[in-house]
Amino acid sequence: MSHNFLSMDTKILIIGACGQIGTELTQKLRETYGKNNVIASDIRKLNNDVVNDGIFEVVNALDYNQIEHLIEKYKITDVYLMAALLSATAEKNPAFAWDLNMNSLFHVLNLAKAGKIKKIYWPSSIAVFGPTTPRDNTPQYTIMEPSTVYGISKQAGERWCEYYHKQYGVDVRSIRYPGLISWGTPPGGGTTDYAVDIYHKAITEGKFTSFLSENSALPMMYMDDAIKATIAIMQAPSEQIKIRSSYNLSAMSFTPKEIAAEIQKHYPDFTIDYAPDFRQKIADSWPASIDDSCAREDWGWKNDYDLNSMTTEMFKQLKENIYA
Ligand code: AKB
Repeated sequence: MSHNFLSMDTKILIIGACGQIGTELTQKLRETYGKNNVIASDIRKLNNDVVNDGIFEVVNALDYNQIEHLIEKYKITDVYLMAALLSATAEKNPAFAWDLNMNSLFHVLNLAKAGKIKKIYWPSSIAVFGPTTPRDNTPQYTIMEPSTVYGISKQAGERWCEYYHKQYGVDVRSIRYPGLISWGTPPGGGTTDYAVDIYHKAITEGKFTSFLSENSALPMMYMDDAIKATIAIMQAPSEQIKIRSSYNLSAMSFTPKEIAAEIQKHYPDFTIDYAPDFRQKIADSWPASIDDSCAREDWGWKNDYDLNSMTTEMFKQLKENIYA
């Protein structure tokens, strides 16, 4: 039975609420469902709005009993599992990345299988693709041979999500996020993070050294669009979610050279140089652009931001809120 998104019994637990996505997702879910219906949790208790502006609990995503306890305490129906090690960090600690990324997922899948929660959101990534995948306009269904620890964990996770849906009827929903760009919370440990840092450096230093080479194209998205998509896929009637591994999702695609040119429209003296490091190899294994027609057809996905409008919005928000 599909779970009505406006039903009065929706109680949400966000695991990993203090991360780049979790922070903004928590705020939007609190606005949408009411503060008392959203429980934010993370392994760290920071002094920020996620912690201070609503219900917050410290939880280790690897501790099944802790998660189960919170689910029972707050009568949770929907879990958003946002805790993960991203691509660059995962390469430095493969065993822990595999442990965290896989076992946290098994915990929530098993809690749903046991009937303790109704719905799961779990993020996947363009990292599920690899060097043998067609790079341009990468289709939903194609060759997937990821070459990073992070990508391997996300691809395995997708297979398990589909398996739990088919075998046990678990209502799990997922999106393959591209690189996400936001002004509020810094990203941590990703290969696409340069595209956030570059905006800060344009304001503070007028120059930027990119760890990816000038023509390294990657799929990207403004955070507002990613949050909109995340809530939309969770609110869609169950029968519209035809893909239970994870949906391709796209908004824009650009190279370091192209984002620098866009920034120069606002800061004409801005300069960029290039010093590719180990993350270049990761970027080279990922798609340059994504075909997301399934998400558009199945549950009505549509992005609001492109490179031009995102750049204008990033500078507006950074200048008003961070560098005022
Ligand atoms: C990363 O760069 O690791 C992430 C991702 C694309 O999943 N931003």
